[in-house]
Formats: sequence, structure tokens, C-alpha cells
Amino acid sequence: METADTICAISTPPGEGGIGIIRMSGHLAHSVLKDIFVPKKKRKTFLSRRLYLGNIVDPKNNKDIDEVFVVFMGAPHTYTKEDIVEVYAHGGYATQKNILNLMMEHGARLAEPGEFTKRAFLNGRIDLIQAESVLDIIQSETDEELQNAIGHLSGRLSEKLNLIKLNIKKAVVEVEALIDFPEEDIDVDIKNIFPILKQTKHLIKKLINSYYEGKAVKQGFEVLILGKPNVGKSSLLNALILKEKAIVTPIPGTTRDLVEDSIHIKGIKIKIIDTAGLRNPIDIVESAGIEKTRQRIPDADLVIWLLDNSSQFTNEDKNIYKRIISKRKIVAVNKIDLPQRLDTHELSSRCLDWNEISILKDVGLEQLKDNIYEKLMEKGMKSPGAFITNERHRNALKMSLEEIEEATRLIKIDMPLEVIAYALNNALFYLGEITGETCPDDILDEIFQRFCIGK
Ligand SMILES: Nc1nc2c(ncn2[C@@H]2O[C@H](COP(=O)(O)OP(=O)(O)O)[C@@H](O)[C@H]2O)c(=O)[nH]1
Ligand SMILES: [Mg+2]
Repeated sequence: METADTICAISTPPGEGGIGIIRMSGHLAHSVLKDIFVPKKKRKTFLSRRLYLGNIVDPKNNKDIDEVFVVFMGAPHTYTKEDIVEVYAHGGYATQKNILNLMMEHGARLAEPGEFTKRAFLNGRIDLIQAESVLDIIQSETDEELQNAIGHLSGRLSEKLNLIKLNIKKAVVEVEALIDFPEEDIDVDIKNIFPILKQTKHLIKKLINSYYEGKAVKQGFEVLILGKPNVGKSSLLNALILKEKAIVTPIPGTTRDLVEDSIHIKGIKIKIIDTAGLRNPIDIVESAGIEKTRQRIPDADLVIWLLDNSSQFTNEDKNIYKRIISKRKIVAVNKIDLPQRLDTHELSSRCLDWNEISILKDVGLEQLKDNIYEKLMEKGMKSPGAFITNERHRNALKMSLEEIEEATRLIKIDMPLEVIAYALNNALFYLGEITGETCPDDILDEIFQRFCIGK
């Protein structure tokens, strides 16, 4: 496929390096190469996928720019499906810049971030999931992340989605057959598509749930330590991360900002956040800290609610509990080295289990860590395979699921077939957004802008 512009960019990271790669894609690539490259052995054209040694020379003044290797890759069997040229130059900034400028003088233009990959997508070589996985591969920090991203690039997730789409298409065909032929003429009952819809819902839900584990692999979990002032929240953060990061004092209200650090428990990344103790604030600084704490609650994957064994259960504790009733949580009673004043009935009457710990004496902390891990993984899907790590994918799956549920409901209340077909086609539309078949331009732009230039 021919795109109007031929694009070029430095594809290796900026700075000094052994080699620097400058890449061009588009129908002018070959002619630009002929203009600015003088091979050691004279030749008129460059064969596809051969490496040539020679010099980049500015034809204006015959000035040598660099001694390089070049390769020409003929369309359509290339990354972008267009003609591609890669120049392997010395890895200095000035050299690469000069070669790039020369390419631009001879008809190429500077590529936008991710534009090579965008062309691969627009020209149908890869779907949108695969394009996004290219970015994930580049940004992977751990092996688990990398393996999942490579799986997506090879089409593992796309395959699953295609299977789901096929199912929905089957249902659409049945509904449309009924629309075209009145019921007397053919032997089809609309209720026959229930099993297909049920299976489809199951498959989509499984993928949506895999986001949880996918997120664990990619970003790690967020664990928020909550509790009234002075129960030992900052001490707990320090004990978990094995550093004196947060200030610990006997003065209630010491922590006024969020303090966070990351640890690994059994290979999963966990961000622990120490917060300002929740109570009626004494001044505006504390009040701002408390507000920040409150705002973080909805996003936290887990809350550790910390109580003090040596002090009574108060209204402050009650109010904290109200805020976290529906959150995934662990209750921990700290300072068990001190005489008990806490009425644990307040916890048991709320059907809560609790961990007894003393951060000061290092009691119960290992057990607490195990609990954190188990709680976080409770909802995770243990089976290997494709899991989604991308918020965009999850949202589209949810929308699609809603449409299928809607279709099921409409069938049950005998709504017109056209309305049912409409809902099913919407479900397909949302799935198409994930792979990119039906993705609006602004979403595409936003995705590719996250790439670096030259990819
Ligand atoms: N006796 C005892 N004191 C503790 C324990 N954990 C923390 N403390 C003390 O409780 C006070 C408040 O601790 P801090 O971590 O600042 O509480 P925060 O306000 O919830 O962050 C400090 O003086 C700590 O040394 C514990 O297990 N036992
Ligand atoms: Mg504190």
C-alpha cells in the first residue's frame, strides 16, 4: 500500500552508542537512498534485504557524512508493509542528525511518535492489540510483563477476541434470518441463541477478570494503610519496606502527606501507601492530608485497616469502617505488646477477622504479609494464557458485555428483532474497538502518541 509521505526517524535511543539506526518508510525510500548513499561497489539499484557497505554523501557538495551499512526492504513484507530503508551509522548524535537531515532534504519527512507502527496497523499487518503490545514490549521491566506482551504480539489475545466475535456474529445471523423470513417460513426460534449468548458472556467475563492479574503483572497493586492517628501506620510502612521512610512519633497527626514505597511479595509488585490518620483535623495541613487519603480509597486494590490494641474503639474507628465497608480489606490490631483496651467485639460483631501484630516487637508481620498476598490474589485468575493489562481493553469488553446482557433481556421480553440485532451489533462494535477495526481516529492518535519517535 502506498502512503503519500515517506517518513524517517532515528530509531535508536538518543545519546552516544556503538551504532545508530536511522529508518525510512514509504515509496520514496529507495530513491532517497540512491540520492544519498554511495556503495563501495557501484550499482544502480538495491536488492531487497541485502546489506550494503558504503558512504552517506551529501550530493550538494560531495561531502562524506559517515561510513555505513544500509539495507533496503521492499514492500509488502516489511514492518510497515511499505518500502523500508535502514541505515546503520556510527552512534554519534551529529552523524545521525546529519543523515536524517539529508533524508529530509531529499523528500522524506520526520516521523511522528509511533508512526511506523501506526502504518503497520493502518496497512493491516497487525491489529491494534498487537500495535499496543509493541509498546508494552519496549516498556517491560520484568520477565512476566514481557512474556504477556509477547503473547499479545503473537496474537494470543486477538485470537480469543476473534472467537468471541465469531460467536456474536452467529447470533446476529440467526436474528437477521428471522427478520428476513417470517417465523412461519423457517424453523428457527429466537430462544435458540440463548446458549450462544451465555457462552459469549462467560468468555468476556473471563477476560475482564483477567485484568486483575494482568494489572498485577504490569503495574503492581496498590495497598493503602488506613487508621486513626497514632495506631502505627507509619511504623507499618517502615516495617514492610524495611526502611525508615515515614516519620514515626508518639504525636498523633504526624503524617500529613501520603508516603509510598514499593515491595515485592512472592514476585508481585506492591505499592504500600502510608496515609494521614483519619480524624477531625486540627489544622488545614492535616485536613489536606486527610482529603488526599480519602481520595485514594476508591482506587486502592486493598486496604489495611490498622487499630490500636491499647486504645478504645472510638467513633473515629467507626467512621473509617464505614468508608471501607465494601473494599477488599485486612484488619490488623497493632500494639499487642501493650495491655488490651480495645473491645474486639466491635470487630467480631461486624464479622471481621483480624491479625494481631506488634510492629515494635516484630510479632505477626510475616503472617500479615502472607495475608496481603492471598487477599490480592484471591480474585486473580491463576491459569496462564492471555490476560488483559490495558484499561482501554477492559472498558471495551465491559461495554460489549452490557450489550449482550441487554440483548438477552430484550429477547426475554419479546422485543422486536431489529432492536435485538442492534444490541448485538453494538457488542461487536465494542470488540472491534479493541482490535482496531472500529476504532475512532482520536483514540488511535492517543495510542500512538505514547510511542517513542522511530518506532
Ligand atoms: N508499644 C508499641 N508501640 C508502637 C507499636 N507500633 C507503633 N508504636 C508506636 O506508636 C506511635 C505512633 O506510631 P506511628 O507509626 O507514627 O503511627 P501513625 O500515626 O498511625 O502513623 C509511635 O510512638 C510508635 O513507636 C507497637 O507495636 N507497640
Ligand atoms: Mg503516621
